[in-house]
Amino acid sequence: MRIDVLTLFPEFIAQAAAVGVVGRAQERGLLALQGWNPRDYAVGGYRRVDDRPFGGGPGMVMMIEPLQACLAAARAADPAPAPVIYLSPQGRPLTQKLVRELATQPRLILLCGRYEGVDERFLAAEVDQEISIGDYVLSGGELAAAVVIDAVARLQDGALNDADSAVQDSFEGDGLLDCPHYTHPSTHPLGEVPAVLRSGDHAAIARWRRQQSLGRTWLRRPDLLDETRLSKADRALLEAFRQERGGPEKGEPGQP
Ligand code: 9D3
Repeated sequence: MRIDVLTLFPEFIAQAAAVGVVGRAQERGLLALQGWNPRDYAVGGYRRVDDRPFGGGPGMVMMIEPLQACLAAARAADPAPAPVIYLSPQGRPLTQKLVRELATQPRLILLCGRYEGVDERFLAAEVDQEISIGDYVLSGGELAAAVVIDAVARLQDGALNDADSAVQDSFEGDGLLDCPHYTHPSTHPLGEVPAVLRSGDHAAIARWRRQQSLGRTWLRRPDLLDETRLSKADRALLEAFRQERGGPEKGEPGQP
C-alpha cells in the first residue's frame, strides 16, 4: 500500500511511522509512505500557505493554490488512483470497521490541516472523505494521519509477526476488550498471578480469559456489549463474573 501525506510537517509523519510494526511494514515493502509539503509548492518570497478568513474572525485558513500544486505533484508521482482523505474534526469517526475498509485500498492520499482548516472550495473539489479520530481538539491533522497510518499498516498482509496476533485484539475479533495479561515473576509485592493461568489447564485458561473480556467490557465499555448477541456460554460466564464481584457497592458498569 502506498500512502502520500500532504502536511506542513512531513518530518513528523516520517518519525511517527519509523518505529515498531509500521516501521517494519515499510522495511518489508508493505507500506510506502511519502510526505508532501504544500510550502514547497507555494510561490512568492514568503511561500505563504495560509491567509486570513473571509468574514473575519480568529485564525488562518490554508490556501487553495499551494494545496492544488502539492496534490498534483503527489498524484503525478504514481499513476495509481487514490481517494483523498482529509483529517478533520468534522469527519466520519474512525473505527476499526473504517480502518479495515481503508486498509484494502492500494493507495491513500491523506491531507492534514493546520490553523482553522482548509479553504472549503479545495475540500469540495478534491476531497473524497473526511475522517475524525475522536471528539477532542487537536492542533492539526498530523497526529490523526499517524493514527490512520498505524492502524492500516498493521493490517497489511505480513506486517504482523506471530507475537502481534491481529485476531486477538479488541474490535478485530468479536468487539470485546482484551483480558488482563501477566508475566514473570509469579509472586511480587504488587500481587500474585491468578492461579488458573499457572494451572496448565488450557480450557480453564481460555474460559477465564473469555470471562475477563466479557466482564471488563461490561464494566468499562457497556456500549460495546450487546448481551442479546452473546452465546449462552458467554452469558453464563458474564453472569458468574457479576456474581463473583459482588454488589453495586463496587460500582455499576460505566463507572471507572
Ligand atoms: C480551536 C479551533 N476550533 C475552533 C472552534 C476548530 C478546530 C480547527 C482545527 C479544531 C481543531 C482543529 C485541528 N484538528 C484537526 O485537524 C483534526 C482533528 C481533531 O482536532 N480532533 C479529532 N480528529 C481530528 S482529525 C484532524
